[in-house]
Amino acid sequence: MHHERQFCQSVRMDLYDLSAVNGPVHLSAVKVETPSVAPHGQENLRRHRGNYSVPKGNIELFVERSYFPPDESYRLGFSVSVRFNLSNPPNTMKRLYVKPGRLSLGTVAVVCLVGLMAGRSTAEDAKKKLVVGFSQVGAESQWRTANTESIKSEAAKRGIDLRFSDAQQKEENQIKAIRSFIAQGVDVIAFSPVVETGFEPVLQEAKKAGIPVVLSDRAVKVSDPSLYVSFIGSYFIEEGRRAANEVAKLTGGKAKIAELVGTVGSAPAIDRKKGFEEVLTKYPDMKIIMSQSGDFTRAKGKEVMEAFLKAPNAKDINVLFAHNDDMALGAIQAMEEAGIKPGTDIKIVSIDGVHGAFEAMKDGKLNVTVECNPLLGPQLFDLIEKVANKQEVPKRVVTQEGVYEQAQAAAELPNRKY
Ligand code: GYE
Repeated sequence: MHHERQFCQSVRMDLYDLSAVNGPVHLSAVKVETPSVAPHGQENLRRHRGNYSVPKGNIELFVERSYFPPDESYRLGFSVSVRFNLSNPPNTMKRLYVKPGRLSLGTVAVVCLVGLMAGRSTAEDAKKKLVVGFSQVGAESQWRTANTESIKSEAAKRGIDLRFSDAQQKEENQIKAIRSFIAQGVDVIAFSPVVETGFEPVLQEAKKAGIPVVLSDRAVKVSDPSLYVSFIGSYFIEEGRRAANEVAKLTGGKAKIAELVGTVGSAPAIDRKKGFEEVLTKYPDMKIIMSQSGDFTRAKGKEVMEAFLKAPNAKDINVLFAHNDDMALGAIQAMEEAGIKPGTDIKIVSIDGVHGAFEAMKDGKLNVTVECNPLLGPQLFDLIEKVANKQEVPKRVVTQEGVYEQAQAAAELPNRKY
């Protein structure tokens, strides 16, 4: 959970009681040999210095070695040992616990930080909170709001120190947030990448710093899969397929479809479209005749639907497929303002299953919502805690989801948690 414990696993446990040191000695420069461990190494050395009452004198502390196993380093963490060079070594030093092989000329003691910390402040360590940096996409939809709430409340419930950052749907903000989590030396970084590409360099920085990364909700495209430990989220391709099957059911396989696409370049937009189009190949009379991004927001969904309805072939549209409920809800408004009956004149299938979608289905304005569960908090922190404790975790965790049709809406509405 904490870096001290990570060290414990692989580092030497040589511990000397330096309180026996007499004479003029002082702690001097801290040297970290492998820059990639600097944030943690330095942080812990600082804590060590604060907690351990070494008499003033000539002790040079430096992180002697950092160790990244060639594979899966995130699981094992890294190890650090500290060497005390005493320019005027004391005559006696009490050896509390030592493994052989570290004493050498001029090097009086090799001290494992864990050893020191464990010897001095076990209770304090046990209480140390797990620190998690989370970079959220934004607040673009009801789904996202529910997701954020689930993550924040679960972290609070578990006493986790959550550093939460809202990227306002901008990749550059997420990259900045991740860099800042690295600089803060958090235990685990989790994030929901707004788009799939462009994160590789910052993920490499996290890896070098020894901080494991968990992807929440959306995936990234990286050439090196070891840049993240695990990805928890829905199977978006399947959601797209389910949506298309519902369109086929609603229309008997004859559909001229307007498509409201999610955020360009985002995993759910790419994969939902892919799954949807895959099923369309089985239905020669189902075609997408218009397609544009509404960026997963209600306002954009409305705006794009208005534009669709002004197109010369607008009269042909008999189905709207929206990549999320919020865009569908915006589009419903646009249809009503244009004198079109949503759910009847134009059948509507969307994805997420938020409360607003169930209300719209109850009112007969939306036909189907394919569920995509945003309540990832509990599963996400189960995963994060395991990662922090260096336990095995699956590379991919898929959430359980269903499909809801209009007829089920009224009965299901009171059970909806988002
Ligand atoms: O469908 C949409 C949100 O990534 C699954 O993002 C998520 C999507 C969700 O804005 O409403």
